[in-house]
Amino acid sequence: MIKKVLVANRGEIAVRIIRSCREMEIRTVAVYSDADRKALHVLYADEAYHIGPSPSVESYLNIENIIRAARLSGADAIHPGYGFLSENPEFPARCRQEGIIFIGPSPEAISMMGDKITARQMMIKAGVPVVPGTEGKIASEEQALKAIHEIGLPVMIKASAGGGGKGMRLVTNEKDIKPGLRSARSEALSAFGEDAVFIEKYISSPRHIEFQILADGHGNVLQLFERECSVQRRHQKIIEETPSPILSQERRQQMGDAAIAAARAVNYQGAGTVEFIVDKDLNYYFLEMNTRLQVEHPITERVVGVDLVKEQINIANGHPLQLKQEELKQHGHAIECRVYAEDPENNFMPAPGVVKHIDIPYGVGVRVDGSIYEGFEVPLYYDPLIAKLIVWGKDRQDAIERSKRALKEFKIAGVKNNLSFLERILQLDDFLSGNYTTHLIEENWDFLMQEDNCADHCEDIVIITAFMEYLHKIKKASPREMTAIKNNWKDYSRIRSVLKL
Ligand code: MV4
Repeated sequence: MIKKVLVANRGEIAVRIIRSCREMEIRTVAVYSDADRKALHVLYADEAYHIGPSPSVESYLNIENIIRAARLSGADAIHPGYGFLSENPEFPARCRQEGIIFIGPSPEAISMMGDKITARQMMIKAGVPVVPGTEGKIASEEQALKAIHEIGLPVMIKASAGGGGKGMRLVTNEKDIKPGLRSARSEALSAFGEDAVFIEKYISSPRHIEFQILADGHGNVLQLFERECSVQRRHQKIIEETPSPILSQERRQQMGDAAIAAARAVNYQGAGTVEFIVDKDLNYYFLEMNTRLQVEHPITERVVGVDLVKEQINIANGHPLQLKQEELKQHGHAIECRVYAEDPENNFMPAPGVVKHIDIPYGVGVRVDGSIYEGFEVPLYYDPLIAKLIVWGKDRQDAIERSKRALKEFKIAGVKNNLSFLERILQLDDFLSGNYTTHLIEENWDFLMQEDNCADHCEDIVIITAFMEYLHKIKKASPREMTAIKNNWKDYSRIRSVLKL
């Protein structure tokens, strides 16, 4: 039985994992780099070990340093979270050597799904639909040409070791094959140390819909329905929701069954996600399987009513799943908005800094998973995700209205962020209709980027905070006036009228 878990991660996911451990009366061990000495996950855990300098390769990606911390602390299990070492098969292999339980799938399952060509072949064998394309890797330009003649243009050249859009090239014209192959290969080689590529038919206006899986060591595999993840920009997801507004019960059932078949094909154990690409006619194709807990897992937790981290720990303990497929239902609607420390006005560059002020939204239907507090310096070394707003409503409309309300209450000063960008997305007709694709952001770019008088940048909040002080202490403003300003802090004209400026 697991008694002490080392969380090999940082930020909101480390805090989130620690919380479930605490509910299960499992002791927790945090690890941290130089930049994270004062990070929230360090404060939350029962103990914490320094694992190296700020750059990830020297700390959160350093297997030996993490194993050393596990031995020193006497942790009997390691939870990898997402990112970092979570999908590196060497990490669970090393844990196995040490007799430490890895809370996740086997290194074999991670390797099979990490190699997209192998995964494709296994899916074909398992009867899971894949995008029409080549059987194995492309050996020559001639072979590529032949494949393209069979598949028909346009096609995608994809790196076998790829993911997240790296080593991927769109080919719309035969003359682009040669440069496409070359650039996909060289990008893959430098990113993954391997240049194998394959070719798929290009799906032009797709949706990205993924299914949550839980599988135990006793042959039980469950699907916990879908998450719609099409609101993204440059392969960075921004908003996710469940249920998907476009799936019929019948299609949901088919895709759920396909996701279970995909997990069974690699003898999967733990929590995982099967990603599908869905075309205009709602044909669905396996894209890849993520062999980890995902950033957006809380919307599934809210709508299905499970704690996925607890399930992961129970599976790692060797227990059979207590949930039954027939009993799993989707209740209402959940939306996740990802809050990033980045500057929408400067090409969404990561924007580290000290959090000078933060108002976290509360109230009915609201969950915030975050890792920042007033005084914390968001480091520049890691992913700029600083908080996730997860909102539940009885239906999609309700969840959207609540999300808008919560976003209005959410204020962060000192660190540039995408809060008002998120608010804008929730106002898009294309989003409200539910009928959107992965092109939603680029197709609505002008509206999303327009200048307005409600910028949520840190300077503004600092100024407003100073204004409040001034109003209170110098102008002796009434509580009513103060509240009016605070509630309309984004509306400068209103502030002007209250202040009689
Ligand atoms: C595709 C595709 C269109 N056709 N494959 C992007 C990330 C990688 N995992 C697979 N991706 C895509 N594969 C075919 N055959 C379009 C994408 C794609 C995409 C997929 C899901 C979510 C967002 C995306 C953004 C751009 C491209």
